[in-house]
Amino acid sequence: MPQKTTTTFATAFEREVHEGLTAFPKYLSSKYFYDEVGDKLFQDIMAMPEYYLTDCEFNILQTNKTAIVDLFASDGEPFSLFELGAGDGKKTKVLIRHLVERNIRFDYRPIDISQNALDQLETALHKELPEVDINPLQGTYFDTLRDIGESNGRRKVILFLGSNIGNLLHPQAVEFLKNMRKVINKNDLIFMGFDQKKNPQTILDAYNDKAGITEAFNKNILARINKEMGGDFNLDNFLHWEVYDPQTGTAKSYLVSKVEQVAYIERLDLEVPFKRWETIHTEISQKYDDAVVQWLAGEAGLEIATSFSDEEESYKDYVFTK
Ligand code: AVJ
Repeated sequence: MPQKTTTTFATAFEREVHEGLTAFPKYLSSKYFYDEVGDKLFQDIMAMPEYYLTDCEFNILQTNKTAIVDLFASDGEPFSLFELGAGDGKKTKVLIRHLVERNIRFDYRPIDISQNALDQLETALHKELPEVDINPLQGTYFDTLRDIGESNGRRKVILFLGSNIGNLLHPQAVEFLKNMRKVINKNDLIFMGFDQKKNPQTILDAYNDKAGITEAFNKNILARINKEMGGDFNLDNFLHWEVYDPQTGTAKSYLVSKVEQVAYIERLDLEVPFKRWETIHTEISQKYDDAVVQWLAGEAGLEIATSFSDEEESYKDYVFTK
């Protein structure tokens, strides 16, 4: 009789779904929100009035583009502009356009987990700013940091916008910043967005819109399991739930099972039982203040060179050096 051996997984997504849905309490990683449908839903989120982060950072970049580009091009030599989690590049284009206007030599290397997002970005840039030398790279932040480290001898500027770092718990964020530190040299820069602590209601509203776009985004992870792994999750049996702790600055998203139910995932040959009101934790969106950013940078061996913010200080972009 053949023994049942340890299950092998075709993809990291399959492995992590198995791990998270057999754990207690259950969890899934927000990095799997982003397929073609998820990318579109996230664009819809960025366009909603409640989701202040995008407009806020867009305005910070627009208002400070001269000073920011001066920092990027500080030694007048050509540099490589890397961007982790580039998405649709809407905010980055503000800086890219300004670099082009000032005839500054650079190449743009957007990195994203979504090939779909990269293809759209490349097509859009070729059309809008054909003079830009663009080299997209698909992968997770962790794989691609290695590629950044091994890249050509140009000075490096690494963009990490949108408060994407907020998806990481502090220990992971420190680890991530340490890895970024490893791939940069003395004159290189890291330019990073951190959403700031603010009125808790503003934060809750940003992650719990009435139109249900964030709900659909959160549930897209189950939709992906259904599509890609032969799952039979009934999305209507789950509730999107958001909490924000103003003390720690952590916003957390959950999917809550409204009924007792068993889902089955064919590709994993896995039954997933839910008690009524049982949760799947799907995302954290951490909010920061100067003291916490200072602490994270210090733990990672980075220095804060400067920062840019809106008047309300509801969002900040920090410049880190080694
Ligand atoms: C893309 C990770 C910055 O956490 O604010 C938006 C994703 N989740 N609405 C965030 C998100 C729910 C977003 N980040």
